[in-house]
Amino acid sequence: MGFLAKMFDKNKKSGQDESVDTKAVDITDEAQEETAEAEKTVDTAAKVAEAEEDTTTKQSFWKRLRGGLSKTKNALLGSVDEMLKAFVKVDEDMLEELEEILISADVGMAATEAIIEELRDRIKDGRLKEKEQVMDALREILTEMIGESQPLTLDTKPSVILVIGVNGAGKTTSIGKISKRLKLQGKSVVVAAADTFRAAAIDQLGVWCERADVDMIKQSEGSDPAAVVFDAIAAVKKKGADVLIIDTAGRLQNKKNLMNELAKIDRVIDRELPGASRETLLVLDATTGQNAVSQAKEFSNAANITGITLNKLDGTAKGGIVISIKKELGIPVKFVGVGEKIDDMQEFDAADFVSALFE
Ligand SMILES: Nc1nc2c(ncn2[C@@H]2O[C@H](COP(=O)(O)OP(=O)(O)O)[C@@H](O)[C@H]2O)c(=O)[nH]1
Ligand SMILES: [Mg+2]
Repeated sequence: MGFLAKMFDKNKKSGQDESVDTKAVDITDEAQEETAEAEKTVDTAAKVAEAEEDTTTKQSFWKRLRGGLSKTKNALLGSVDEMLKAFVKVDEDMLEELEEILISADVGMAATEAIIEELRDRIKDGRLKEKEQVMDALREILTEMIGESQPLTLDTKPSVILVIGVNGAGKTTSIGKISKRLKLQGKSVVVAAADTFRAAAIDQLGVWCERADVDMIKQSEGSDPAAVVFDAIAAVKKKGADVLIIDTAGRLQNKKNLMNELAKIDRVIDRELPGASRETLLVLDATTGQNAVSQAKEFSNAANITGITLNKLDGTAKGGIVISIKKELGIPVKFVGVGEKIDDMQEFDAADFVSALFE
């Protein structure tokens, strides 16, 4: 019952004569309705504000994504546009030219070949006749190739996200960004500082955890990463936290060590949190182009990667590697980073990505 309705209710009970009472009942009903209406309005307003805020952050991210992908767009579709001007009809010569453009735009050999093959088929069966149709065909093929977006699977409480990748790829930054997103979704997060290689790395993670307002479990520099994970799991259990995110050191140059270290962490998680939902996110730096794709291949030998976080898409012309990654590794890109700030990351949306390139 709303405030006004309660007031009338009180009056009603304090012994007025019947006529007043009846009136009061009428007013009470009306007041109740009004109050309910007012409550509904406030509720709706809050929801609208929330939705607006969500749309605003999505829109501003969309702008940043478009801005970030502008160089990729130029390298890829700008060049295709230029090339099309020089051709009268769609033929093998044109396909050859297109092949070169795709490869130099970091789409990668395997994906490029598949794209050209599909275009060739379309020319053969008459679906692609005019050069004006090339862009649309390309858009269709890329959309199909990138496929559906795949969000994080965090089905159990707690769930675990293990974050791996070479130094400088943006692991720590991504953990800050992802923590904040999860926190906003109402999840409680514990972060394990299992990159114990440098004290500075632990401090840096600490700063991000403060920004995201989540707890961090750490030990001193040089300690055993698996022991940090063990402590963090204990903290997660004690708190009843929803998600454990684990930062790791990425010393790919010492592959054997890295594999051992990741395997050891995996064993601790399996033992302490059997049946927990697990994500292993590989963090890649988009500015390194095909090199990032090779790294992904190396890491997939050492870990069961469930998703990729592709960072630094701002200011690189090498965004084409999204296609390359999908085609060559079949691992879904789950997040993209377009800047150094905490809100400069979003779940990868395949449709948005293609639109940002073509529109
Ligand atoms: N421009 C840009 N810089 C980024 C992005 N993500 C991370 N960085 C920067 O990349 C550098 C390395 O990031 P860090 O998280 O320390 O990488 P780590 O060694 O893998 O943990 C830092 O200077 C970050 O600010 C991004 O999406 N865009
Ligand atoms: Mg780091």
